[in-house]
Amino acid sequence: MRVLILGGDGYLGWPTAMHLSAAGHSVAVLDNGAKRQWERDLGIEPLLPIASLSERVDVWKTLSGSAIRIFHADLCEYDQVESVFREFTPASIVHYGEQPSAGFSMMDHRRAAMTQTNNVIGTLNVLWAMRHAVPYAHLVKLGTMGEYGTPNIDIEEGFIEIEHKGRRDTLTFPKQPGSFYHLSKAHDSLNIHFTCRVWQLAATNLNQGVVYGIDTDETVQDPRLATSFHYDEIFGTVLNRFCVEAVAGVPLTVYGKGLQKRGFLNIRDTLQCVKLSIESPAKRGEYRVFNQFTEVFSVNDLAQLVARQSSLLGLKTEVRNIENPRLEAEEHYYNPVHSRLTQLGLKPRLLSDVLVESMLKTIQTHSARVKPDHMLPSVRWAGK
Ligand code: USQ
Repeated sequence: MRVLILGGDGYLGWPTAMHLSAAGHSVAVLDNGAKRQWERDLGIEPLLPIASLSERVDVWKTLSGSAIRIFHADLCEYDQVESVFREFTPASIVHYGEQPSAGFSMMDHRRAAMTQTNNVIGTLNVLWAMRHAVPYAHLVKLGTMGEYGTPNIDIEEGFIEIEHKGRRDTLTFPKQPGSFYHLSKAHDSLNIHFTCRVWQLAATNLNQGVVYGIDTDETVQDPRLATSFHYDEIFGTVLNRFCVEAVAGVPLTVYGKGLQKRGFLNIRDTLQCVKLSIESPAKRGEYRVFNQFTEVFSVNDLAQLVARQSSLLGLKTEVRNIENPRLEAEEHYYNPVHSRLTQLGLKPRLLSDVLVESMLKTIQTHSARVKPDHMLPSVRWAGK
């Protein structure tokens, strides 16, 4: 199948490109290099050195024999998007091409506006370009579990059946996003759902939890295929950060009480979920929502797991509860449904001591690149 990956240079986009290429799909990546520019602007770098996109593609061709085509284009430039879609004619479009960080979107007005413009207009352009150039393609869009927030009821997969004043309907599950980034994803979802109804587009929205992990079957084949694993407060996710903090010998930064619960998944399972979604596509006019995570943990659960594993490696790890820079519930009910990807065949790789130990060991081999002053949070959700 011809698969176009938007944001194909990122933490998830690049490993997905290789994974689908290895599975025999004809893959192209579209990227405008924005994420690398945001990193440069903020003075942060991924833990592992990252090759240029063209070098990554060359190395992959040499190792696998399969070509991945590159399109340098900006999703916010409509003509560029439509012209790539017409030229490549994808059957599936996997959309990771967004600003991915809640913290980045809360830094200042400029970055909040940039996040929403980039994400919402970029996705709107994708939808219009699908309508005009590839109306039969299937869109697989990376959404987020953070669209739902943490309501005091079970979270369903996209929709909820409601009885109100004696009448029943199945409606979009209520959204209570917790940052301007998460809000941008909620806006995207409404636009995608609308265009499936009015233009009969086919879409799957993957409401993904928090991803962890460094390696995939493809990245481990050559250091130049590594993905951009972050540990800084802006682009680093919590378990990845805790592992790097443990190796750096700085306290694990548990925000607030640490009783916040989230859905988590291994980066390898992200690839599995995207592959399952494209290989069993939505029908024309269908809008599917899958909750994409494999396990629920509290932040404290993860800190204790990392502390335990790092002590076995001889590291002295302190877990420290620091003032929460975010406004979020720290004690709450959390029971999201996540059965649709399992029904499609997802075989989860659950978080185990073995994985944390191997992450810690990989991080140790790159510990000279860790900048401990990038750990403490500085972006505040409220106040001055
Ligand atoms: N947290 C800590 N200490 C840290 C970092 C985070 O306690 O050093 C806590 C946060 O307060 C939060 C939880 O860990 O309660 C998760 O935070 P995170 O930074 O790992 O993840 P988040 O900001 O929610 O965003 C990440 C991805 C985003 C994706 C989202 C899925 O960056 O792209 O959409 O996970 S979800 O969280 O389900 O919305």
